[in-house]
Amino acid sequence: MSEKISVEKTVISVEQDSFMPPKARDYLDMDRQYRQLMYIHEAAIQEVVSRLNILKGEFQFSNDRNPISGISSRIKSKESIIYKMEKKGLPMTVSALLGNIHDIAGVRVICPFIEDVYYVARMLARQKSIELLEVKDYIREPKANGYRSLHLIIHINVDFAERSMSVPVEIQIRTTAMDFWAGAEHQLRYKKEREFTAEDEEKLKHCADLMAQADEEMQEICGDFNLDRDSW
Ligand code: 0O2
Repeated sequence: MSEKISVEKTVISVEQDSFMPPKARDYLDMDRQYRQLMYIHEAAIQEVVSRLNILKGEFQFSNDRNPISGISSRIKSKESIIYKMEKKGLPMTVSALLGNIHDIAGVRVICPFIEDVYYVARMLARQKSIELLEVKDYIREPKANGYRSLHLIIHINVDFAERSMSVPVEIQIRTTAMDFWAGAEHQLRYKKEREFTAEDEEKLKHCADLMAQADEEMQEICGDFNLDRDSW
């Protein structure tokens, strides 16, 4: 049985009679817990990426084409974690972070066709040491701005020296066209010197819809699996 992720109370080796003030000691303790937490999530990313690479390699041998065209990953930055916790009105504690932020570890998979997205999701979700916690299907129900992607929150078992842990990872799976749009939109959104007007929003939404139409038409040409997208 693996235990749910929790960061052990770490003991900083500071002498009782040292001159270190209690606040500094608290800070060091938190800093160490934070780094430990990031390491655990890094390890979970390595597990997920390794499984995806195994699938990708297998498809190379057994299929005439590959449903996985790209894999990337990231650990959420400290700034982004703080921003999200503030937005959710959470206290800045390690336990609030663990209980509420499930995308510290993020993996992105890019697929050539829409049905590949659901196929890859199914191949991952059926794995024994992966537990599917949540599915957000922004392909079936795109965000108001046009964002499309399939998001899975999973728990993956990671074996460390003395114990196994079940660590949350967010996996975003989308087509090349969806990824092109999301990447460009993300850049525009974070371009500080430029205001995002209602007209811009409308144009971006229009571009997202064009991408979606191209994806559907490409899928028709490909015509591979006819997966039921609702019950993968
Ligand atoms: P970063 O830099 O990737 O860390 P929840 O997790 O449910 O509390 P959240 O975070 O809104 O709420 O979840 P959601 O909607 O599943 O979005 C999570 C991630 O999806 C985002 O992470 C983005 O990576 C991506 N995403 C969601 N909406 C958009 C969008 O409109 N445009 C683009 N380009 N990406 C989007 P973060 O935390 O925003 O950032």
